[in-house]
Amino acid sequence: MLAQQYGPLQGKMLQIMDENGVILQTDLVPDRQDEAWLESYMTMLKTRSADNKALQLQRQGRMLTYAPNTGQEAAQVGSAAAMAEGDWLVPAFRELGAWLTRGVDLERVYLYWYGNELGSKFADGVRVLPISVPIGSQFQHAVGIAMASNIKGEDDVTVAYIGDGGTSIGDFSEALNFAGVFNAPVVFIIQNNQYAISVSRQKQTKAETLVQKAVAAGIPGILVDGNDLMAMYAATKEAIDRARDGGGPTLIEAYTYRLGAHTTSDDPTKYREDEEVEKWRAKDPVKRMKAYLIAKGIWSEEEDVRLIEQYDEEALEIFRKVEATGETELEDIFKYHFAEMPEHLQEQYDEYVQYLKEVE
Ligand SMILES: Cc1ncc(C[n+]2csc(CCOP(=O)(O)OP(=O)(O)O)c2C)c(N)n1
Repeated sequence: MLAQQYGPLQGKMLQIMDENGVILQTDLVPDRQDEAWLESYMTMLKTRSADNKALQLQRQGRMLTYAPNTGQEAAQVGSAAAMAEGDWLVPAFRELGAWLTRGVDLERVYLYWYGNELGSKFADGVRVLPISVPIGSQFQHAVGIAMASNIKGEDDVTVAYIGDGGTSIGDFSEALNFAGVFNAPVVFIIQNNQYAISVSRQKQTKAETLVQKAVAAGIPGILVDGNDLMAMYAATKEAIDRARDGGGPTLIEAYTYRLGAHTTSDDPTKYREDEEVEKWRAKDPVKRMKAYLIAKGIWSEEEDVRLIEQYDEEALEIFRKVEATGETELEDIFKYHFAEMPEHLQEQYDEYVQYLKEVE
């Protein structure tokens, strides 16, 4: 069992493929067809392309805000690819790769960052919860959904994501504790991208790893190279299978790095050195998988260039549709936040209406 070999107190990290795409542990390569790896790679590429496009659009003043994902594609695509059809995905706000893997339309994601609430409404049958910005709150929802699956006698598993900063929030510990006690079929994934905005991982906790927090909850945990698609797939698949078989929750720490800014309103050069970023750029999850597929003879540089162009064009096309919906009216925030407007919002709304009259 991987979670034993690479458990929280073993001092080891699961890595199947090295930084150059060379397989280190043949016996650990998950049993998956070449086409399936290629498909996951394409989703990583699409994620990166959509990410770059969102950033450009925001810089052009066309997208409201955006939380970049570059560098974390393997942690997300690898884990989400291990899910089965009826499984639930509970994200935070930076899970573009996981969303695309699980069938969320890029149009919805762009709508959300464009400021349109319809961006939270996914197609029927897509078992993905909307973006959750209040840090850690989604972990409670995830455990609730997983407990409901148990109570209903269904075998769906819930996979939930959180950042390294999120592990300092009470919700995180409460969720792990509840999940353990009630044997909830849930897989918790910490994307340790080393920063919570400007707060480094070292300032988050004195614990040596984040995954060791599984020990206190009495649940299995595993530390994984989050930039290794195969390792992420293998660890998540094992955890999901265990949960489905009644084995309860698992905590996974995906050791990765946010290559870009926290959001488009952040300047990471203020709190980290270029050298550090370059060190991590060499561990790029997309480049690594590309090298593997090319060495296997099932992918080429030319195909890669063409596909990136195609994804770039598609992303722009999708955004144009989003842009055509027009800007969200500010009054919608007051009107539709609750079924009935509470007193304090009514007051603010009246003030806003008054302001509009004054500036007219
Ligand atoms: C409860 C709460 N407190 C503070 C914030 C402001 N905030 C937004 S993102 C963020 C940092 C999150 O860091 P991490 O959990 O490591 O995830 P990452 O952004 O790195 O993906 C904070 C503090 C918030 N959204 N919710």
